[in-house]
Amino acid sequence: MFLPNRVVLAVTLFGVMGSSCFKPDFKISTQSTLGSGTEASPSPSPSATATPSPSPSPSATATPSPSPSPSETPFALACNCDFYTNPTTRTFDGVTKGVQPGQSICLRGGGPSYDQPISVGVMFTNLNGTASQPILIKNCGSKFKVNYTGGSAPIEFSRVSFVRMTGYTFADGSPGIETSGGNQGIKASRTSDIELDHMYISNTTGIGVNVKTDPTCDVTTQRKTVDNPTGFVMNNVLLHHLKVENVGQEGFYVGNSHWRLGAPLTCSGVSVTVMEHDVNNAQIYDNVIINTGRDGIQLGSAVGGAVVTRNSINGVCSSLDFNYCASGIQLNPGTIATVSRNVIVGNPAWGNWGIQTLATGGTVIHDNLIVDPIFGGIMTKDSVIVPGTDQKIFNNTIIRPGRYGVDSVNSQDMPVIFYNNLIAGIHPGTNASYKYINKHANTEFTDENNIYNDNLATIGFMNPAGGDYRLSSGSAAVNGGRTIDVSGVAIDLDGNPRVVGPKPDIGAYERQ
Ligand SMILES: [Ca+2]
Ligand SMILES: [Ca+2]
Repeated sequence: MFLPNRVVLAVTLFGVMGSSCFKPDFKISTQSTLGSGTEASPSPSPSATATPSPSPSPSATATPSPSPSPSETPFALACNCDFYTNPTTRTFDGVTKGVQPGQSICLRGGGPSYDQPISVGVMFTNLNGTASQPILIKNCGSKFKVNYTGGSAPIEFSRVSFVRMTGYTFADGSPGIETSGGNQGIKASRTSDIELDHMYISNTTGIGVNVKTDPTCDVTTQRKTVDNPTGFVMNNVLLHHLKVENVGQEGFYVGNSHWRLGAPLTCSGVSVTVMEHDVNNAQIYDNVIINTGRDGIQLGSAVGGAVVTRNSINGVCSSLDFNYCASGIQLNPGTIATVSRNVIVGNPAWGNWGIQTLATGGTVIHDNLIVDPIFGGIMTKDSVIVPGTDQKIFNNTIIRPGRYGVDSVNSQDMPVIFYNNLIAGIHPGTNASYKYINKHANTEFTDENNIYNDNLATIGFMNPAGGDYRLSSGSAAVNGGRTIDVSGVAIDLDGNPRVVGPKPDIGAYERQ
């Protein structure tokens, strides 16, 4: 498998165990756990079974709240559902079945004891809960496994809203829902207010988790606007504790990629450009992504504020098809996101950028660890301009970038604020044109209190050869940063207080 040779990543399921560089502040749970004092905590889950997360700390110096208790509620193993799927019938139509908001559906496996893998997968359609009474879909009795042999996705949602699908997590850490095969692992189209968690998705030829609605000539698939009131909008997409491994294309593909320019179609014989739907409140957290053909996480059109945090991404762009793959985390136009505390490890033979942002001003990228990005650590471009906004990039650690530490193509009018970042080492294959910071013409780029150093050994990392990029006491990075005035940013990559001592440190880890 594609384990990093220098970084000990949390490849135990869901990235929560045994990491030397990504200390968990969360536990495997069937509950939504984003929060726990982290910055940019999202709204409570729409799930009736989830405990609302604590409020984020407003102070940059606040001590994080204790981790949520690892309450592995055994509800998912009990087969007391209102409905059951059929192991040999793919389609489950909520209207035909008469499913009401607040009811539950158990996933039924094959064989006489319902515990064997099934091959047809399951497609939920016309299934609609409400905000206060979502519909719960879960495994029960045993794992629900799909060894999919069809040409679509093992698990599919179409015309679904206010639904949570969750896999009960077993004592060995494995999730209760597993799929293998398909051209996508999970596909959710014309679907909103959905929470997917605790599943293992593997071995697709295409996307791992695909949550978006591609526009057609039907206006109800196009962006909802004043002029198109029947259009589509996707709200409250929570994707967490998912492990996605060995997929041919993107690990996660959430929202469409042409928010600004639209997509060309021919409708009634006429060439038209249709606009892609907005995404509000997308939250992608605590996922593990291993070996993707294209980007690890690709998020677009997320105009309503998105959170991408605590994901472990290891090995992207194995297709080497850089027309479709740019980075570990790709923010596409329309998106305003907080991207924090992710660990992105590129294999030196692959990959491109650690993070590429074409996002709108207001996007914040902080406390990420990016190791061995073959092209560069972070690339910024201002594709959508909102006057008076900027992109803030701070307290990231970038190790051995291939060509650029950061490449900034903000040639319009969106400044980049670049503070407290640590760029260390140079990829062995780099050439003389290497630059820590590459600023294109007209880019307003403010870099202060950063460290750029091509000699890893002089930084004062704890154990760089072993993949531990925390700071030792003598490091110049300790207390070398400047105070960052961004509301709610209280903790570092480890989940420890961001400010210890007189000043914040430089890089993703604060010495405690
Ligand atoms: Ca892509
Ligand atoms: Ca400090």
